[in-house]
Amino acid sequence: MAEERKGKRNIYSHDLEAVVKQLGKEALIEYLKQMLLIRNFEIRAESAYLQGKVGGFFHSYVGQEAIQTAAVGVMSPKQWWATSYRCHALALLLGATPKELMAELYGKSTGNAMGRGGSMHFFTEDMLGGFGIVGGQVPIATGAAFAINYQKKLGKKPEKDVSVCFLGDGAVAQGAFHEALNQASLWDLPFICVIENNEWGMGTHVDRAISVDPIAEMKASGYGMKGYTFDGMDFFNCYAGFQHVFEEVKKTSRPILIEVMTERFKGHSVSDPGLYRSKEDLSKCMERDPLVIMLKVLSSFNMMDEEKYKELDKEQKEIVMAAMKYAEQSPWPDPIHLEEDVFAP
Ligand SMILES: Cc1ncc(C[n+]2csc(CCOP(=O)(O)OP(=O)(O)O)c2C)c(N)n1
Repeated sequence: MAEERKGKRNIYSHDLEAVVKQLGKEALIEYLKQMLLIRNFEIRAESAYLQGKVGGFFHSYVGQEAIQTAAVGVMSPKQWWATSYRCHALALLLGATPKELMAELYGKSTGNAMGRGGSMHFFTEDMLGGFGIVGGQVPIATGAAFAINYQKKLGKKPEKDVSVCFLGDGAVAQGAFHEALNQASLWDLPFICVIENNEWGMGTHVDRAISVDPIAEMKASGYGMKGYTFDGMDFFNCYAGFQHVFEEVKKTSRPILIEVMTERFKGHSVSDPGLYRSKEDLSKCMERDPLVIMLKVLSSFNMMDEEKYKELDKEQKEIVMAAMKYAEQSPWPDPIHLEEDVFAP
């Protein structure tokens, strides 16, 4: 990137001790378990894909676990949520079971979308979906934020406080992103827009795709909004940051744009060998594995040790193995239902 386009990033500053104290041992171990479930789900589902048991696309969330775990932890599942095709973690965090999600990947009738959606289209009652069109989820999540305000206008108590949307750095160049943020600001929508900057849009580096840096801090000002940057490898930084932003949006009903600096440890999708990255670059970024950071912090507060961590990891692995068995044994959908629930304009 040309030097004049590179800016200084102001990573949100948090008080680690205060976050640890606020959450306490029990809740923190619960968050660690959620992150371990995501990691195990992704690793084993990918291996099922490689064995030919899963079809279609498959985009892994490995490396990015701390972000959505912290966001859902702070705001509770009971908001509107939307994300891209990299959607397995969000569905797990919002209460979809590993069994229904694994069965969906296998294309079985017991799946989350009865085997018709696959990896990119998980959903829950509060999750508007995983979306395959880059940036497509941003106007939809903005619409959900509009609905919250509209309910208020009609004198009804809204069911949700905010609408939260995750997208990749590559999606920032999509026109829909610009239109949606303009509208969100114009109409004072309770909208939290989270750019998960893993530096790559397929094989294109962010420096070759997006003209500003840091993204949120610079783009937000263009819409008269506030922008923040979080460290996506550090659960505690994300937790404190999301907590701050959530309170601010509830108080002001103004949208906020966040950029979370993160890394994807895998290729763009399962079929991407990632040849555009050097092994050194990848192993350097893996030194900041969000799970290792979490383990280190919890150990330093005497809440965890390696043995207990391995035990928790094994527990989550077994949950995922049971989900694979369930998917394997589930029936295929009956072709007679093929055209049901399908919307094709
Ligand atoms: C509108 C549109 N253009 C192009 C594509 C093809 N495509 C799929 S993923 C992707 C890269 C997006 O990268 P980013 O937004 O950074 O998300 P990440 O995959 O890193 O999570 C592209 C170009 C698409 N699905 N939709």
